[in-house]
Amino acid sequence: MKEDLHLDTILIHGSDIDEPFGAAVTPIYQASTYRFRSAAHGAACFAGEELGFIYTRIGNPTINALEKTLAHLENAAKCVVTSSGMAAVNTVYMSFLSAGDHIVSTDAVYGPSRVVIEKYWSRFGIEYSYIDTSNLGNIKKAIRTNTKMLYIETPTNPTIAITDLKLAAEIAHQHNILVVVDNTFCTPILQRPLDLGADVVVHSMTKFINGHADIVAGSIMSKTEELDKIIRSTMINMGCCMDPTQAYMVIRGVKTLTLRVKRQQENAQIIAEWLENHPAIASVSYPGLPSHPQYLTGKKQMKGPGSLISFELKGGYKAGEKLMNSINLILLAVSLGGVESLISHPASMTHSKMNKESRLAGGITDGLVRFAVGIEDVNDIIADLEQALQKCI
Ligand code: LCS
Repeated sequence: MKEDLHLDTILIHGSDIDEPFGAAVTPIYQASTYRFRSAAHGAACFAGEELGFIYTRIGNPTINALEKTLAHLENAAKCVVTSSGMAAVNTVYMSFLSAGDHIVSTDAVYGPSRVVIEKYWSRFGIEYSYIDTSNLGNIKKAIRTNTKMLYIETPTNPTIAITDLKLAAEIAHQHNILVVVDNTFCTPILQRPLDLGADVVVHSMTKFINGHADIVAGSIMSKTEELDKIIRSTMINMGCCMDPTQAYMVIRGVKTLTLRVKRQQENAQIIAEWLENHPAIASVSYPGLPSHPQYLTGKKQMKGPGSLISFELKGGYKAGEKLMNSINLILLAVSLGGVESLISHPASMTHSKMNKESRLAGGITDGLVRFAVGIEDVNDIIADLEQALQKCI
């Protein structure tokens, strides 16, 4: 495939592979192992002297085709896909952190990305500091002589805070610290962290990249082939590979990524403006509203504000529960980035096990609602929100 094609063309043709029957779409190579032509061929494949598949945990035609498309999307040297987003996050931690190393990370990252460091990786001697990375002064203060990784999520989940990636990467690189960005919320359509200075990008492809709420999957894109080699070796040895059918599903889903992201974003902007004037609502956090605290940073580094909105209900916890029980069309569910609109109430759901003090310190208040906007007709979404919000006043 020509390397200079536009992104939207790569989405459609990036995964085309040469296969004997001329299939118009990438077929599923559902095989775990591959026949060598001879002992010499087997030896050459293992030595890396001949291109050939050996075993699906190491490589597979359908999986490789997806990895090529994704590397193009993030402007990366290479990409490794994984069984889930958390498999991608843990593969990155495993690849670059050793006993005695320190990680600095966004305090409001997706919960399990933090839990695994605090609960598991700390047992192997990893030290950590969780800070509000949207304030660059906090990053400077948190860096120690043993800091090896700056791990940023922007915008955050569910508080929608934005970190200036270019400036954060500059600070980290002055100290030889690897910069990793979780780009799940934006997708490469709206933000390309490697172009802004990051070294490694991770995605939960369960969200926008696959986009249809029917599989879990992850990916890791690296700025250099050297970084990719380290990551690929970890993935192969840890065994968190993707399955060929999963890869096929993502190849199908990603073809409409731009169309979906644009439509979701158009809907989100209209909904956020409408919510901001609603009597049941105290405040709205959405990067497309000038009231967002990092509105200008968002404008600088994102091609658009995306489709995740969080808002604060005046009625607090009780109003949150009421809203969840009153919506009809919008699905009451965790996750995001699918074609359907999803709503959740972090205080009574995803963050209910957190102690209240830490939850509030992280900005997850009793009345906070997270809304992942889908591609439905925006009038129907607003009508559903309106009838449900009336019950919360
Ligand atoms: N990174 C981000 C930003 C996420 O939102 C998630 C999942 C992950 C990583 C982990 O990916 P997974 O293993 O689930 O593919 N976020 C979820 C959420 O907001 N609700 O349910 C899952």
